[in-house]
Amino acid sequence: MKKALPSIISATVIAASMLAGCGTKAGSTSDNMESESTATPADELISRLQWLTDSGLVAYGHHDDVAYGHNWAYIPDSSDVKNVAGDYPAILDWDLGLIEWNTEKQLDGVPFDFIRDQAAKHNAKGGINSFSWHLRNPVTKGDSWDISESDVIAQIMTPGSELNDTIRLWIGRAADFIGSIRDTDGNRVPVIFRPWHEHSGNWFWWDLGHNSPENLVALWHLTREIFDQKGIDNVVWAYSPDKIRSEEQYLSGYPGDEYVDILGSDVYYWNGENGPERFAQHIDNNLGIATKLAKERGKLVALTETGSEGVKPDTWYSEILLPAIANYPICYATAWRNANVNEKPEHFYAPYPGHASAPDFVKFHDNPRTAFLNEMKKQK
Ligand code: BMA
Repeated sequence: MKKALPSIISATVIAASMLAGCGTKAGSTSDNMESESTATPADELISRLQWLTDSGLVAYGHHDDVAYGHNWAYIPDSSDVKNVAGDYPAILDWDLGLIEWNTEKQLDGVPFDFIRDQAAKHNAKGGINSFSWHLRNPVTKGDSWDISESDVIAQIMTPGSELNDTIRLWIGRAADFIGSIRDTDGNRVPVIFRPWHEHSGNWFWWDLGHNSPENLVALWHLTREIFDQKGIDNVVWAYSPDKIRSEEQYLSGYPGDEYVDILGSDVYYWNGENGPERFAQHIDNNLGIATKLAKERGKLVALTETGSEGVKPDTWYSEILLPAIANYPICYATAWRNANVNEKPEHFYAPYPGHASAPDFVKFHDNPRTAFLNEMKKQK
């Protein structure tokens, strides 16, 4: 049944798809002529994302999907999404939090070796991997949500300071990990990386509630400088503010077209958001602006994080999410994690078997607009 060019997708989406994301790769910031003539792993992933856009498909992503779920952990080949829909997500989303401290496991307990291994396997099947990074606060030594001090970026960007050495070391560790994800032939596996996410909010130490846009841009530039110095060529860079109200706000903290491939947005259905209309409005604000800018700048568009905690109402996926994104040429939409029931019983964003939203999620999977792993295999 799935999926030639989906007939339900409006002409607007297809037209917008053709315009948005012409696949202009954020160029290397170093003067490396060779990188201009040779296709990198990142270029290859951009082509796959462009294929999704051009086909009017939205790849479904789920955070930590194959590591653990609502009531299981580290069972080989398990996945709440697969156990409900019979198909893995197209995108495995991961977080690098604590890589900066060189620990064995990331902040939610997933071993980095496990992530490296699963990411390579998923890529070999035609799937895609994406990464966020909830890193510690280098000044207070608290976590990402420690906003007890303002202007942390100003402090860590002072050249020659101990804190500047620290942030360089931390970014270097993130780069080394991403660069170490390899296929069985030893080639780097391309991934999407979206550092400094949700910077338009007021809850992370790097966000614009606590830092100037200029300093955030400088931090982005430093990030790229370090990745480029290490020759990391397998990153597709995503920019992902939280809810915004204007184009100006969307672009506040934007590092520049040479630094970004995907214009993303994190938009959640928090506590019902006063109903589906309000959520649709937020999506319209964010994805409307991202789509317009992507057309102008030749970038891809994505819903980099979304979800309704506890998947409420039961028909959230097919009756709230799908209509909200109907007119936008996003290449993927990623839902956050299904925490273990013993840890956070209500903290899940995809159904698990037996959950009341499971039948609706199957509908969402079967909808011609969505792509799960089986769909990605066709492209491979
Ligand atoms: C949050 C929650 C936390 C988690 C953090 C980082 O949204 O899921 O439980 O530790 O993300 O993954």
